[in-house]
Amino acid sequence: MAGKYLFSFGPWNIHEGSDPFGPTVRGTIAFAQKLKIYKELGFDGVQFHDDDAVPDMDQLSAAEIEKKAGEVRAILDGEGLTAEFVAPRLWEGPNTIDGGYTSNDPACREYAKKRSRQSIDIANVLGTKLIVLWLAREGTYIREAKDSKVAVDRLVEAINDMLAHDPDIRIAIEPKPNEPMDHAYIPTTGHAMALGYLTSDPARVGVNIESAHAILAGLDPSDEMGFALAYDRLYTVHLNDQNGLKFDQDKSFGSVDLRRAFNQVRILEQYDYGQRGEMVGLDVKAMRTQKEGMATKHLSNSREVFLALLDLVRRLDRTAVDQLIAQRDYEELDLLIMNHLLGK
Ligand code: XUL
Ligand code: MN
Repeated sequence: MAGKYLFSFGPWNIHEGSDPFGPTVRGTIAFAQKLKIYKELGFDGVQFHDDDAVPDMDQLSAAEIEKKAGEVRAILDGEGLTAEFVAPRLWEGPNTIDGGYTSNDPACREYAKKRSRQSIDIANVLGTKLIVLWLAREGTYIREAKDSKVAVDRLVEAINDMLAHDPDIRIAIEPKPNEPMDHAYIPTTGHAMALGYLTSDPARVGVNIESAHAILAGLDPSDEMGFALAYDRLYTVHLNDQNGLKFDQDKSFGSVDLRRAFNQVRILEQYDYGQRGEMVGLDVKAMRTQKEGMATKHLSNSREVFLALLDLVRRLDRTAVDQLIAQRDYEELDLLIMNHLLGK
């Protein structure tokens, strides 16, 4: 039960603080500088969007992309960091306004597939076999804009294309029910797993479960994790927190609901998450109010809370829990857990 956890985050988790209603409030920290901060904060893994590693990749040849990715790999090696995953960024460019794989424009769908293959090439240079798909714009603002059956067919086609491009990659779909779209086509873990079973190699299609995304779908993140663990397809996690049904907040892990966070750590620990190299990803954002030079605390705080909760998980009196379950005395179990969280 005493496994060691490795932590990761993405460069986007150190950011300038803009939101839809206001501009940046902090200066930009250069990518290479961000990589230097990882170890100081207690992190070992770097999560990448494809263009975090290779900026302006749409303007570059395959050889240029490989060269640039190689330079980033050298920095990672120098810092003692590993790349955890690469995610094709299919939501910012002019070709992805109407979505990537499910765009109504065949040229845009081709762009999305090509870009996904390029992400796999970048992942290979960076030394990871994990690809994350956050299907940001694969959905609609109005139901009539796309055909939801055809959309699923197209998602399967695109995933098959990736699986064929590299027989060793694994794909972790990161479900999210809304934002930026009104409704996304793959809103939950169940949808993602079911989509995997339509592909040519379901054994290589799993999930990245983000706490906030599950909460936005009205679901409990630890139960979503249990579902994926039952299929042995929990490839990574994006732990954070979320205060109710509103915009995706990416709050520090445990900052809204410690008990909900405790249960996420509990299920990961219970089923030996991390023993096969899975990392604890923290997809958290600093508050916009944080001043210059103090906007990495959300990362170290989230890690610290994870480790404190891990300690509580390991010290939980399992015998007492099992006895109360056997007696069906869930009121007493409720109090036992609350007292445990209160340190009593
Ligand atoms: C979006 C989200 C993204 C993905 C990576 O809500 O969570 O940060 O995790 O592209
Ligand atoms: Mn995420």
